[in-house]
Amino acid sequence: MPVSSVRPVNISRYTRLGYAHVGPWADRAEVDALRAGIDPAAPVTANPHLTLPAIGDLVCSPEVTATARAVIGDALLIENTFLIIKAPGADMVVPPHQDGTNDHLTLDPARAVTLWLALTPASADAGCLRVAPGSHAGGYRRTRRADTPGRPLTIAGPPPGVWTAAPVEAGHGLAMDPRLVHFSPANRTATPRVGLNIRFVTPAGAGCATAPTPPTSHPSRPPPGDRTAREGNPPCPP
Ligand SMILES: O=C(O)CCC(=O)C(=O)O
Repeated sequence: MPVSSVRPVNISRYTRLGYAHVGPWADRAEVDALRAGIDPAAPVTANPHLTLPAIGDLVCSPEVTATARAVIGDALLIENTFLIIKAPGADMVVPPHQDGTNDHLTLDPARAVTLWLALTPASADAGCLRVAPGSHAGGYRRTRRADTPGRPLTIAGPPPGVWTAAPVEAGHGLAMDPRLVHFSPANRTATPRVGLNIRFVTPAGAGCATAPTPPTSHPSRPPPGDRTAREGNPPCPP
């Protein structure tokens, strides 16, 4: 798909609400080809960009990286990717959480962005993401382990506001501030729902703080083309 077809990120919406619809990054044939390599029996696959060449190509494609660059600037690293397959009938719920904080690190919201790509239609019935618009402005929250299988990390307090469904067509996606609180319910349709989460950071974007950060207003963006010290993973190709 030509990069010129990719809708520019609505930065003012992203800054105000903490998320924006983005894409398309792949047309129907490309999405079908991407899904073809995926193990349908694995509900979660960690870092598929390292093991599935088509996913690796997609994550580093001009379509996807142009979206990430529009939000955090030119120098990009892939911090993490994962695939989620919500099988029909499986009670797979991802509890409310923020992508930018876990047991290991806290991402600088001005230097990190999540891109979530639908590899099948993600309707409300299929378990599309539910987001709490504006919740990023409250900063990182305290976390706890959920009492569900796998004990995933979830926010410790009450829900941060009103949940809004963010349906996404296959091949399209969402850009999310790493502090945006979101969850996804089970898939109630008859077909699997497949989503790819990609977290991009600039080379200075991954911190080691684990304490919640105080609320901030809008993140200050690094200047476009910020090329601070490069360590760790190689950068994405320009
Ligand atoms: O794919 C899903 O349903 C969950 C995705 C999610 O919460 C995330 O990508 O952070």
